[in-house]
Amino acid sequence: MIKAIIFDLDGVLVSTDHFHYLAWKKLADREGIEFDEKINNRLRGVSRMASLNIILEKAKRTYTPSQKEEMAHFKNEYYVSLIRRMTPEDVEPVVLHTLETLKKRGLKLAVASSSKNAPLILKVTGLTSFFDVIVDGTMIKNSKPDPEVFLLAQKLLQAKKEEALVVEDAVVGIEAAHQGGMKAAAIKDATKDEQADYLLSNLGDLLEISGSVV
Ligand code: B16
Ligand code: MG
Repeated sequence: MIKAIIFDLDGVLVSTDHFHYLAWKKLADREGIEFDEKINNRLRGVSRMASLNIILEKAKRTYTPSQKEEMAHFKNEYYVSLIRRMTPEDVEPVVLHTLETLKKRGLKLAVASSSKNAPLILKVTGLTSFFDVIVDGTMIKNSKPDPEVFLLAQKLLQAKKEEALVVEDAVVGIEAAHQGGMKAAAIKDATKDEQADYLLSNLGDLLEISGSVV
């Protein structure tokens, strides 16, 4: 039986993945670097600096470490200005209904995000209180596909790996869950990963899965 669900944040509970895209695009345009949705998909679940390094693969010049710091800061400032405008209205009704129902059924819930902004996003969208555990990008050293973020959430939830299910929109997140010895449900971009244990057309599909034996 699934007794604990570990949610990725960006792209799973909220659509902040689009804000990441807009903010990286602003930086890429400033620097004259090619950037599109395809490259953006490679940034899902990847830490801020690792994301910048992927974007810089298309750069025509090299950058010093301090220039990279400035670029990551520039992107984050704009990104944070976008997420600060979010409200509980930005949470899809199906997401709220799913979290409320899972909670009523007594499942343990966690957020496991690579984002250092995860606590702020949960606060402005009013989602914080749904979760027993919140692991964010400030608490880990290695970003997905390393399983660190999910293993920490599983440990803090005091859940058994075989009773935990990870929900992810990133292919690297599905890989990370499996490396950590847990099952993974894919949504959106991650549904192209053939290794995923479950494919969700929307978060509400979890209500059927969570009652089943894994
Ligand atoms: P930040 P997740 C990830 O969040 C995003 O998918 C990824 O695009 C982003 O670069 C990363 O967080 C770091 O975010 O710059 O806010 O610290 O999908 O793991 O919830
Ligand atoms: Mg994500």
